[in-house]
Amino acid sequence: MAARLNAAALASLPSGIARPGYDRSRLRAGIVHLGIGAFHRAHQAPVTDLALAASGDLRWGIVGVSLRSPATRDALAPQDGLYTLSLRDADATGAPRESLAVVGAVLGVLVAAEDPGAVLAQIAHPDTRIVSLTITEKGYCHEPASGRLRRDDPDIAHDLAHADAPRSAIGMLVHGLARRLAAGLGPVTLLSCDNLPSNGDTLRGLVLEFAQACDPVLGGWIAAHCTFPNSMVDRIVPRTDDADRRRIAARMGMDDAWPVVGEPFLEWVMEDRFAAGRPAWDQPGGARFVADAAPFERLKLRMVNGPHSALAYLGACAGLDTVSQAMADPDLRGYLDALIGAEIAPTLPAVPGVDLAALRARLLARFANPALPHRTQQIAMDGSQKLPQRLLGTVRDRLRAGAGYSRLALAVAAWLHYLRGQDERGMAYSIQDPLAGELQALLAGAGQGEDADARRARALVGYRPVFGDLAGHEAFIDAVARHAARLRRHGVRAAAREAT
Ligand code: CS2
Repeated sequence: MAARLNAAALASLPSGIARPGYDRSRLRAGIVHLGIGAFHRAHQAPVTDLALAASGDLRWGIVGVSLRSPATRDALAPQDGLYTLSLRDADATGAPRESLAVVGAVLGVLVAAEDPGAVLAQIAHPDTRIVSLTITEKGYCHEPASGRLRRDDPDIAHDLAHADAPRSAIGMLVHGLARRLAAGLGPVTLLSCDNLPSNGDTLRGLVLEFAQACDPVLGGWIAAHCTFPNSMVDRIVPRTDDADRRRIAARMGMDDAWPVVGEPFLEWVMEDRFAAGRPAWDQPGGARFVADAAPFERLKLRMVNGPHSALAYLGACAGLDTVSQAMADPDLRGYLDALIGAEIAPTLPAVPGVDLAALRARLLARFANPALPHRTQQIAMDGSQKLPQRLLGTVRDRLRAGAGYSRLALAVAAWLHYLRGQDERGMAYSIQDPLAGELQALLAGAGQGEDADARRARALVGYRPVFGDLAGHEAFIDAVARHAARLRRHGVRAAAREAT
């Protein structure tokens, strides 16, 4: 059996594999990170490693929190928190290239479902200065169209009544901050790194609404002293699989049970509003601080995530497993390029230093990356939480400008088509979405078959928690219905060709 990656094994890593450039034995915990999935471990954690090495300020080690599953803790504990980051792309001939680096910033992982008290204690630790989050869109327990806290969410309702054993991220934050206030400790920065519009402002609204409901004094303290910078995060990080683990172990000469695999590209833009200091994240290859991150977020959600979701629904319906396979289909690629160029890019005001044409070309190359199999089904999940900020804001802007939106309507119709739960080859899949039950009930009421497209489009777009005021827009509903009919009758490729 091969040796396991851990602190003692670092010295015997083959050359060419990067490792933490600082004295890890002196690293202290300053950050609590809720949602220690692959994305955080491929994005903020390696940038924290850069900061630790460059600045020598070792107050910024990360204590990760898994909200439910013990898998990350169980894999990383025997590895002293160490894991490998693999960055993959292809050279000019299409041959895969891979660089490996061991990341050291994660000191340990707590599992909230097993011991919520340990998470509260960590948030309320005197050394904690930042609590950051990558809990995915649905982790915010808000209504996607309005951004309001869902008081009827079972976890939120539970957490309002159980200060010692919260289940939701919002509950954990507020009850953890209550302990800080009670202990006379200082405020912290709450840093959302999820793909939500104005993610910091959104988090602030949810935290304050919850805190006010618990204790207005606490709400007032958080509002006055804690900060919630907005941030834009970008790196494609598919789920790691066994083939990745085997390939990485072969190069390392040791086993890593929990590596992460991503693309070389990385962007992290955030507002420099930190209540109790921050790591020197602004290193070459790391983050950038700006006064206002909102334009960067909007650009990223619309130009990267909008097309990503559109391609994922069309690709999954066509039975294509990965984004790069979907990009290799000329009809889908042509549609995607037209969607971005003709309908998305024109809604975006100029952002200093951003060249939209270059961004569009780079984006198509990132999606086509053949060395990074990214499952269309992975991106397709949680559509109800993703569509509003990825596609529907763009639709609203196009409607307001009196401009065309047919390609955007095809993307929405592709989601509707996807919600049938079966691809064009007749292969069934399950719909992963916190609102799957509601959506399926709505669509079941509209019926199936030749004449059902208009009813299905009306039922879906009429669903206000996702579509908000678009629910009453007849011309938009008609456009979605027409594309839905074309998808059903002629298939994904013909519908994409027609919309190019
Ligand atoms: C993807 C994103 O899974 C998804 O929904 O669209 O995770 C995407 O890969 C990242 O936001 C890219 O930065």
